[in-house]
Amino acid sequence: MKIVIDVKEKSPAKCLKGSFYDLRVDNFKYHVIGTSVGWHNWQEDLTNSNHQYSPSILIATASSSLECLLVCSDPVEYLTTSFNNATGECHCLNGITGTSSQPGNRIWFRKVDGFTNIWPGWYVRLVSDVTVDEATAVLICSNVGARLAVLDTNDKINRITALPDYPSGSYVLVGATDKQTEGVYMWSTGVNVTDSRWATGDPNNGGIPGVEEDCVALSSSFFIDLPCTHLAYFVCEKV
Ligand SMILES: [Ca+2]
Ligand SMILES: [Ca+2]
Repeated sequence: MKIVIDVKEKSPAKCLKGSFYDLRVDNFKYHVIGTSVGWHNWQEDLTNSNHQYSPSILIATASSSLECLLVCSDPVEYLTTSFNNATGECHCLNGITGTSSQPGNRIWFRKVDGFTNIWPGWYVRLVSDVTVDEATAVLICSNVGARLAVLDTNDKINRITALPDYPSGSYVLVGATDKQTEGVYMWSTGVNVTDSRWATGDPNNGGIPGVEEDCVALSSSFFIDLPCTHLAYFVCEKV
């Protein structure tokens, strides 16, 4: 893949640390617009530099971090890129990845409006100002290219419950159900919900005849099962 970089006036020839960049593809030339515009495609996260990010979706070599951003911008816009200054290795990433240290790495996040990047490549939107049923929450998430969050690790749960607007006294719907087989809770990724994070006494399917509890919500920092018609807050994640 040959890359032609057409740097517009006043734009830097290479990525400056901690800067924002807006990249545009036009007739096989890439226009790099610096901080002169209000909308920015990529933002460098200096706090996460020098970490390793894997597994990679697309690996390429590039001569600069700017080229790396361009590779990861076209034809698919990836959520994250890492570029290693020493090796020229460019990774285009989606999703949460490893964080062991690798000197020389720089990490960039694509800006996604309405979502907060709370971990490399993990974009979430916590809705804690309106309550909806599970079907509506699923629809709202999917309408913006997201899904109800799959909180299949303690680390993910802790990051959600640590958000400033996390409503710890309320229910927050997440992406798991036992609709398929009663009592067998699965994330939408097909992974079983582990036992360790259930609240005491849950899942209990409610114990009310005729009222199934087949959906899952966070309550404080533990999961409960509740009726899918129950109105609750929810959290989406980009996929
Ligand atoms: Ca159930
Ligand atoms: Ca329950």
